[in-house]
Amino acid sequence: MIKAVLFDLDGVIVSTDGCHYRAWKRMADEEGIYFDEKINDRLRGVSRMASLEIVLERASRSYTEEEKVALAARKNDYYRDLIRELTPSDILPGAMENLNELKENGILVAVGSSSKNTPLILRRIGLDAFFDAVSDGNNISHSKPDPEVFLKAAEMLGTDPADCLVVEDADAGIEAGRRGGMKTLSVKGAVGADYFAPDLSDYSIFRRIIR
Ligand code: B16
Ligand code: MG
Repeated sequence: MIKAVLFDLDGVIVSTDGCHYRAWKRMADEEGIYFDEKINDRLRGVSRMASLEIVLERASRSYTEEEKVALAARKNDYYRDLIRELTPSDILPGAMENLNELKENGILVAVGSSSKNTPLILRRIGLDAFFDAVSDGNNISHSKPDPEVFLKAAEMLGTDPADCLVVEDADAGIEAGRRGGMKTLSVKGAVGADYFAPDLSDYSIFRRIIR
């Protein structure tokens, strides 16, 4: 029986995926590295440094560890400039209605995000005090598809992983949920899930899964 829903942040509750794209693209262009939306799709749910390695696959020279740290920091500066502009109006359609309905029905809600910028994003969209637990890039050592971020969220909630539903827009995130022994709901075409929805604008989606 589902007792908790663990939400990915970027691409599920708020469209920061576009900001990640613009920040990586700016950094890649400055470095003369080819980067496009298709490559960006491979970065969903993947940690910052692992994302950088994917971006550098197209680089014409190799980078030292020190240079890599500087590149990731530069991208993060560009990204933070963009997310500082977020407001509650950037919460994706249907997300708030579904979150409120889950809470009203006594279902616990948590964030499970690979992003170290989760606290800033939640503050900007006015949800910093909303969730029953927040597990993010700051409290994990292995990013998705490792299940750690979701297992930590379940632990914070005191809920058995088998009673959790993970909502994800990334293939890596769906795999993480499955490896954690949780049920999974895919949005935006992430593959391998138990349930599928185009996005959260369908107000009855959780009612159909959680009976
Ligand atoms: P940061 P999620 C992930 O967040 C993003 O999808 C991924 O593109 C990003 O590289 C990762 O967070 C790390 O983000 O650089 O802010 O720490 O989808 O797991 O909420
Ligand atoms: Mg995501």
